[in-house]
Amino acid sequence: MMKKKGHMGKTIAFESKEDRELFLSDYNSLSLIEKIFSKWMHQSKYDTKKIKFKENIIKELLKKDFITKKKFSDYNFELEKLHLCLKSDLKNLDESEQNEISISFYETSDIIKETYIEFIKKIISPLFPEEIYYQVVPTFRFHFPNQKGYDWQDRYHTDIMLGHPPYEFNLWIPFTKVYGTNSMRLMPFKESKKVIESCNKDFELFAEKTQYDESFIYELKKNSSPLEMNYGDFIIFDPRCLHCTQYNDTKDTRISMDIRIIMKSALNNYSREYRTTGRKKMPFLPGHYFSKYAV
Ligand SMILES: O=C(O)CCC(=O)C(=O)O
Ligand SMILES: [Fe+2]
Repeated sequence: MMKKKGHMGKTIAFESKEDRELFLSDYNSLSLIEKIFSKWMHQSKYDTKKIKFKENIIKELLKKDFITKKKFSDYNFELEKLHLCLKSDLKNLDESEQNEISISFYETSDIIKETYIEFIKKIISPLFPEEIYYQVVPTFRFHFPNQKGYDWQDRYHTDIMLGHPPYEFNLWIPFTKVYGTNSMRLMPFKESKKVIESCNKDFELFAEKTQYDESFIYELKKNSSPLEMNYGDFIIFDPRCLHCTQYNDTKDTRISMDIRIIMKSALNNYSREYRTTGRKKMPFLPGHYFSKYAV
């Protein structure tokens, strides 16, 4: 059987017709990001002298024994050149389609966690009109040039089709310079909505088409572009925006963090229960997927 490659994970499933209707009422809600920022996305900067992700990522890479200080110093401690300094071949993707370094960062040091929480409290929370909950375990991505095991079409998706509540905000924070294929492609909100609409909001169909329908793939590419950003920049976007990782054929490693946050009041707007679609079936609620306390 042909391996189904349309999925980044398991697509949201509905218990009944009513459940899907309830989902759609959330999905069709007004964009919160447009309400707050008057735009479908918001890009800004923070002071990397105060919030030291880079230094702490390097410390963590040394502690986990992925690199040596001596070798990395040959490349001026430039994270973009990390793939040239790794001790062994940790760049390849395994069956879960991740590399060992990205996986190891799910369990990360207290110092990175502290930096993360400081970033949320000092930089992100003040942008919102009320307190927010944040994703407890941030996703770090180490995206190396020409990764072995990467053999699928760009997997456009919105996190909502993977079970996330439509009231979230997506945040994407690069720790290297990102451009071209080492970056994430993003489609504006309006265009994304149109594409999903053209599939009758059937995410299985959408996932299938992103892999096998050539003219559909062409349109997705035409209507999206790779984020061009530097360390110290971050972007917040509407969770309905389509986005994808690409096969990195640049000469640079990309390291980024992606997280989701939600405003306190939005939790009361869920029309149904939202859970992760993987094995854990974790509720998108404080004390589970989100932080226990709002900040
Ligand atoms: O960074 C990427 O390549 C993908 C990130 C993503 O899917 C997300 O931020 O939801
Ligand atoms: Fe995503």
